[in-house]
Amino acid sequence: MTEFKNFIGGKWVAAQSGKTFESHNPANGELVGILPLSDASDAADAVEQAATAYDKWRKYPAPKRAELIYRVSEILRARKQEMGELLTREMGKVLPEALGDVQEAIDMAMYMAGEGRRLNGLLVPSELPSKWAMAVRDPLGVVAAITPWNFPIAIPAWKMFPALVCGNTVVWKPASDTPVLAERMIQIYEEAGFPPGVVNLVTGPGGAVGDAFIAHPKVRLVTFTGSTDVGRDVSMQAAKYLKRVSLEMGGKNAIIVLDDADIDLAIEGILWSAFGTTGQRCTACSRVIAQQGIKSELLDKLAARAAKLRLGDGLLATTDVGPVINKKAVEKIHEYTEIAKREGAIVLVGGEPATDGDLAKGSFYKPTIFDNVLPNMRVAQEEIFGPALSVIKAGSIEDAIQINNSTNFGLSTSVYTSNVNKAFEAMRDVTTGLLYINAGTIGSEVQLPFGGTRGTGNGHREGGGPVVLDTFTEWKTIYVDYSGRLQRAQIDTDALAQKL
Ligand code: UN1
Repeated sequence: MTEFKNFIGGKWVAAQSGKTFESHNPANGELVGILPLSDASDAADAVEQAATAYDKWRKYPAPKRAELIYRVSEILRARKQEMGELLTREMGKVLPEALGDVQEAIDMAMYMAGEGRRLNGLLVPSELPSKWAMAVRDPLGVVAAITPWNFPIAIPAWKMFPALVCGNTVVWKPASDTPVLAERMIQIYEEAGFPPGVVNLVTGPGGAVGDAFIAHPKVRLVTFTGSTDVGRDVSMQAAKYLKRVSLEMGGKNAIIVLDDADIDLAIEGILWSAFGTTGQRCTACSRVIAQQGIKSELLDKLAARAAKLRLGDGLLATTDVGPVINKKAVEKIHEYTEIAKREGAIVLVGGEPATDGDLAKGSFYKPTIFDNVLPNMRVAQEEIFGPALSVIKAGSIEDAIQINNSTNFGLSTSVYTSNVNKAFEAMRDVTTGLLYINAGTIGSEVQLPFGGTRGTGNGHREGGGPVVLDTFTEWKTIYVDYSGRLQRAQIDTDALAQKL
């Protein structure tokens, strides 16, 4: 079955317009599925259904909501291989990474299922006698999730499981490059037994479906992951309606390699972080900041290893690096190679699309390393979102950290050093939301917050840890006075002190 539908109010329905679009495998152009090309009317239907379902869902006990989420984790685990293979076919990342993407969703489901029996509020003493003071978490209502193609299973999980366990209902618009995965995921929600309207799926363009979600008065939170430009636009549109917006956007992540680093370990971390997922992670390493004493040896070894990486279909065991998401991405990455050359950088390896043999059928770009990059060049400042790595020289750790911190993004940094004092200096001074010592820039785990500073986000965190609950709930502070008399906070407290 390659033709799919929207999922609205527990029913599978075509777009009202009857229009469709196609999703293709970026490794070879194969058709993966035909999807509804929805518009604002489909989006409005989904929001209405989610709003209707909300009142019952919010009253369904959180531990019971959590059981359904746990059930999703069980089905997903049973289907991990099948989902992983589909993920490679639709998005392109190599199979072991695709399985990791599915695993991250399983982890998140298990973690959030546990939250169903916590959802901690606050219980504190009152300043007055016979008075109870506490704060509880209320759900927001309908949450709109607008999700990207680079982690098509894990990132929706980061948003939807916490939203649901907190008692919200969800309308979901997945990226148009990976809609079939969203369809498969929704089938799992349906099988797990979520009541109609609690989870809804609308596929189609961001401009029509996403905008309709943002403007709909019944949507209370828009949670978005994608580019900084689109995120800014989401935020500006939502501001008109005073909506809560949680944004997770770009990165320009660096690996700092100090002179005292274990060079071979650093090389493994750089290759994995820069070329894993073909450089298409928000957390991908796109800058190496090498201290001057280690730079030339590091670069020689790194370039030799990068040149040997094998491009191909991610389902083949012989492939190290899969395709990028589509032809437009190949063009964009190549434009940056041209920009790098114009700015005076040297292309050490790669620097062109890969079109040998079967690769010509897909969207491939050779792993690329730019040397002689200065911190303020465009290739050192702008997100490329592909297998392109800029190498910058630094004099000292202070210099390296200053270069690291001076981009408009602030997601992930790593520092390779064998000196514990320098590691702690980095822990104090690095201003990104994630920091790794002696490990690459990718690989967050669901039990801790994920997110970034500056242009990467707007202060929210997702991807894990109990702090994500703050995004998906509203605090309600409750005082219960059982003294049977008027007690005035801040005023009657003086009288109490005198009685002591
Ligand atoms: C992303 O690229 O947006 O830390 C998410 C990591 C993964 C998640 C990346 N756990 O790289």
